[in-house]
Amino acid sequence: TVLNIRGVEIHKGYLAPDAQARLVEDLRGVVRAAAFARPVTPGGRRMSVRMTSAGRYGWVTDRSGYRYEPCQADDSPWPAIPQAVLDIWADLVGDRRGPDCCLVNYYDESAKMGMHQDRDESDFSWPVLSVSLGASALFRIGNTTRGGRTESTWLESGDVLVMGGEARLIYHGIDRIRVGSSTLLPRGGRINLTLRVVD
Ligand code: MD3
Ligand code: FE
Repeated sequence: TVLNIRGVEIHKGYLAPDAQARLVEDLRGVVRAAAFARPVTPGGRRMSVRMTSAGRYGWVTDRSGYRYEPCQADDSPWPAIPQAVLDIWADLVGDRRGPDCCLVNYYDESAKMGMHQDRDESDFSWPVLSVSLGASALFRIGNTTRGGRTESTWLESGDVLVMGGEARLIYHGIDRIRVGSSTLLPRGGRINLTLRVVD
């Protein structure tokens, strides 16, 4: 089943439980090669979400700003995006090209992400794809300008979102995680993968 909220396509239960478990195993390899960190925003505040990346570029933030980097802080390349993740992109976005970056976000029970737009990429005609794993998250969908009315929905483990067209520049955020809503991750919490074309 697919929900459409303000142009955001939500493929409920796209990944079966066994596929979710295999993906978590793949992500162990990613995190071994590129550890999670809590980055600092340009305003100097430490984010509550832990982040790392896979692919040609990683998305990073520090006092100098938000940007994509071809290497990690120690100059090593980011690990490859797992094939199972690329397969989801090919199925829902197509095979004209693959994503350049797979941002891996980890939410513990107190992490959240404020309302923002994804606009560090050079071509907004490519959609953004997101995969939710583990605990459920309250996802807030706004407008293409800051403020105004919002709609919220729970994202559950195995849900996949595609944000293309008008929805590509919508403000969005994660208000909170529902503690204990999943046993997929050994330490609890939630992982979100965000796939983007960068340049
Ligand atoms: C709607 N991550 O990393 S994914 C992000 O759950 C980010 O970790 C959230 O927002 C998370 O930038 C939300 C869903 C998502 C991603 C990109 C979007 C929704 C979007 C871009 C436009 C509109
Ligand atoms: Fe975002």
